[in-house]
Amino acid sequence: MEAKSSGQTGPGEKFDTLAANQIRAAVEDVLATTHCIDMHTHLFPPLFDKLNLWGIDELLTYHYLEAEFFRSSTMTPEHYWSLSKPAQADAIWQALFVQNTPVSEATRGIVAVLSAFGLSTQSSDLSEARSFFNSQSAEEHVLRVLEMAGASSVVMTNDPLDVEELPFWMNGVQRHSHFQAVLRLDRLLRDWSDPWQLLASQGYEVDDQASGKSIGEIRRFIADWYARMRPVYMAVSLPDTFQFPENTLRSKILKEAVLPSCRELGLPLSLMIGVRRQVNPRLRLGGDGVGRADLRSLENICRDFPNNRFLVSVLSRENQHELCVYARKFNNLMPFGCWWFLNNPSIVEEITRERIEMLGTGFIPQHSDARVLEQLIYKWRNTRATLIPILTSTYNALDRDGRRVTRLDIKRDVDRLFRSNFTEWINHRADH
Ligand code: FIX
Ligand code: ZN
Repeated sequence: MEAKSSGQTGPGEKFDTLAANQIRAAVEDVLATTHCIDMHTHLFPPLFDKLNLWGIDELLTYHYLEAEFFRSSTMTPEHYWSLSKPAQADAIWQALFVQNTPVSEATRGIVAVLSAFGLSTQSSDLSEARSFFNSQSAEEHVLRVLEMAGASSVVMTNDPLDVEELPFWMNGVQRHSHFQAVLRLDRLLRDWSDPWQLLASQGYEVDDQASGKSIGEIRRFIADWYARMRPVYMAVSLPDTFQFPENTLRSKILKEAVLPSCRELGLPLSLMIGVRRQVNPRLRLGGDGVGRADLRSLENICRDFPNNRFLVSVLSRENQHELCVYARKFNNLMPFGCWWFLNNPSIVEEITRERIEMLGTGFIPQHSDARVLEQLIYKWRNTRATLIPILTSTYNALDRDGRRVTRLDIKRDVDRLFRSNFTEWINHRADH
């Protein structure tokens, strides 16, 4: 990654139009030199100790690769889970990288990471890679990887009801300047029979029916966690069956506690819709699937709560067009990312072209969803590579239509896509 794009105008950039055959090189250069903000990951900084995942064993045991492993190995999931992490990584390396050619998106990602660090991509075992990662210092490695990925900061996923994460926040963990927090509400908004006791154990006066003082207490819980984490937004992932409004405690808590708290605290709410959790529980984290959602729920939320801002990603390919249409109807909706099973070049290309055609540059094209630090390197490399032909053909079409393109136009657009659409959304103050 070269020097960070300053957003400043270079000599002549504003008025020097590009010839059609200069556009691609300018797009490549601007994409390569603009640092992104990765607005949804599952990464943690080194002070979060074991939650900070990095290195070859973590990379190889990513749940995307575990799911692929069971298609190319006769090992049962039960046997796999009984192995140590290095033994699991060895099994995946043998099955997907030695006995087969690593052509899938997730396997190519490992190859790209090894190659980025100058490590062999053809070894019969992992000894070289292990000794390389073992010799790195965690803090320096984080900064190096962020720089290699061209990311200026990453946004975490922080669950106040997660027993492993909770102690770090309760002990006032020091903030890392490159990691921003997000208040993740999945457990709170899941079947209320579980979370109400967790809230009660943290000292909030809630009951199993979310009645009486419960709503006020949930808001107090959110406010306390806001003070502790300083999140840049709140977030929840939702199933394909998600309906809003509906006669459930989740709908009540969303409407009466979460949305008012978001308004009061000035935070957007991220809705990630369409996951079918644990379609195959034997695969654990890799056992989640996808389903097409009824986006009328999103329509109802955006229309009924115009003073809330929403960041929205939908998991089903079939929901992408509707999401773009809703973004045209509701300017409190910001589509983001090509989530999870969509994060493959062919699908990213299709979705991103459609978004540009329907929304111009008014969307956030990608987040990495990285769980292991070095994944940032290949995921952002792939995002940039996919954007090159898309932006080039977009500007070429504009040029053919009669509007010459300058390098400054390209810089402004990429800055919007990679950074300011997000920063403005999280810092937004409505004009009254
Ligand atoms: O809910 C989420 O944030 C999902 O991204 C994850 O739960 C999922 O397991 C994942 O890692 C997808 O990339
Ligand atoms: Zn995620």
